[in-house]
Amino acid sequence: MPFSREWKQEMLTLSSELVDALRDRRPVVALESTVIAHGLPAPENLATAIACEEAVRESGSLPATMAIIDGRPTIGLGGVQLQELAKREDVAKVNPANMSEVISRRGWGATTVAASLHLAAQAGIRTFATGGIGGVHRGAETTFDISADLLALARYKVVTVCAGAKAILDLPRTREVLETLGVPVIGYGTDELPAFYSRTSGLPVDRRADNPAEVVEIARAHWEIGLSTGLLVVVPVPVEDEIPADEIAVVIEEALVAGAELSGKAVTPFLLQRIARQSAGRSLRANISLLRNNARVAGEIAAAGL
Ligand code: PSU
Ligand code: MN
Repeated sequence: MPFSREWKQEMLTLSSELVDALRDRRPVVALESTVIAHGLPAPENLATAIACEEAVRESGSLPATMAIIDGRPTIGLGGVQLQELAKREDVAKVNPANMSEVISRRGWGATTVAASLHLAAQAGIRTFATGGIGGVHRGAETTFDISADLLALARYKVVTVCAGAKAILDLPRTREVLETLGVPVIGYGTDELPAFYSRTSGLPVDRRADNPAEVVEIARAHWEIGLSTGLLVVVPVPVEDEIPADEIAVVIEEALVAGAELSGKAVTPFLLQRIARQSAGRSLRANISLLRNNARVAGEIAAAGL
């Protein structure tokens, strides 16, 4: 049985601006917070979170950044909450497997793509923006490290806008799993799956869309036929901030060797930090640029009537 309306009101905290927008069916874009607490260094993390919210507003939609605040899943963080999230040291990285743990001990948590998709679906938000989704890690054939993001993409009727899967992953296998799970991959102005820092990967998309209205049309067709998965819209990093694949590959290889001993949740944040340092901030610039760009595109898709 789905959770009751009463339960949701008690468990989920929605900003009043968000409650009004959802009631009036105005466009809303959900934003994750792992990238704020664990993905980017301070002070760029807070600045980027604010820039993403602004990009969504400029596109005509309402941003709803989410996190677990003192054990309460909160959607539509206020400015002070965002600031605290960006500087606290005790923010857990939350996915569906540990969300109840953080809630029950009244802790703070930053939501991954998987956790954010769950909360967005609970609140009735259909558009979500992130940087890069998690996926199949390199060496997954022995470690079994496959991000919960992939299952969540299949489970919730939400359109996720991203710049592809993170380049630290095994992209061909990530692409295969998306296919297996029945998640359509829509190239936004591209025929290829972007590779996060770089615009191309050589891997195909299911369909290309060149504007927000086309994305809305595809999502409608998908859901109207009774398919119940989410859809993935992949947007290449803006040209001026792209790092060519062969240049970033060397840095990624080095980071993978340095982090070879790590496992579980620690892997992704470690690799992202290491890559930022070794690329002299270039990867950080690309990451920030693509996050803002994805937020803008998601805002336009929501505003186009998704
Ligand atoms: N993309 C980024 N930075 C990040 C992440 C994605 O540019 O920090 C986060 C997302 O929240 C994603 C998570 O859901 O990393 C995936 O972690 P894992 O591989 O442990 O599932
Ligand atoms: Mn993992």
